[in-house]
Amino acid sequence: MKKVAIIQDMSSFGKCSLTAAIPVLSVMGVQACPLPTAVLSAQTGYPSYYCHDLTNAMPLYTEEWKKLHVSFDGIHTGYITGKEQIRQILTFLESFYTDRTLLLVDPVLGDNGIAYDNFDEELLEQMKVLVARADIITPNLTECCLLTGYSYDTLHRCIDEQDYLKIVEDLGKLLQQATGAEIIITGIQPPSQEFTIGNMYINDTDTLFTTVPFNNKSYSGTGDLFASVLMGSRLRGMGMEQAITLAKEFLLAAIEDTALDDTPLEAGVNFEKYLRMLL
Ligand code: PXL
Repeated sequence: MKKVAIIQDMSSFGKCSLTAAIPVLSVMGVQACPLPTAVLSAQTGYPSYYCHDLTNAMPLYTEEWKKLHVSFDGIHTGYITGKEQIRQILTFLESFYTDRTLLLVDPVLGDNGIAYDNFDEELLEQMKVLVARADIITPNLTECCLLTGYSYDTLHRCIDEQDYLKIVEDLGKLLQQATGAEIIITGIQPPSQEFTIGNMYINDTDTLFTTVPFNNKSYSGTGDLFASVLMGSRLRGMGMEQAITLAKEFLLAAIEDTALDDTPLEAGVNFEKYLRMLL
């Protein structure tokens, strides 16, 4: 059975990170092996939350897993509490990343043009080191701007759809060339496209931009669910385009369902009853 080490937090509310990744990988027939970076009472988008940082536990997990002589087909990194955790992840990779491992780095740094509470310049520099090791990187548009040094505000002053998409593509290509990874930029909403949202896939030869209907509500955890479906799909041998289509259809069903009730955005989407789409 294939195994993925999932290096991210466990938040009890918000349906993101580990509470998204574990069910998705499990239903796709892949064993999820969590290496928790923190345990939170709720994700940080809630007005109040408790966070227990597990930075000090990370090297202990690495050492214990080395003693077990385990190996991983995939490594998926997501939300981290700070730069020291990136150092720990780089140490983890020294022992567990081989040329047969698929490393997916979701560079969780911010959203909607705003960096998360734990962001600083040093974290960004360390994140650039980590993404350079990745096989797949899944930044949202905010994270793509941060990683390439482009101003999110300048991008959003662009009022022409084609010009906007050209800038996004250029940023994606910059990141692709800097890292050699496959890039999927999520959450792309060009000007005057209020009711669609897209993602752009960029590899060393091609660019593919696809959109889905959008109700203008950005729910917690959708990026984490997206990345988890990509990881599960790739380990099942699916091509990237097919994997992106499956992730999009799964998320669309969950988001449409969630929009029918008055779920707050920070609570995440009703994905559970759509897991069967991933079987
Ligand atoms: O979905 C990204 C994410 C993961 N984990 C925690 C978060 C967030 C986004 O805010 O707060 C704890």
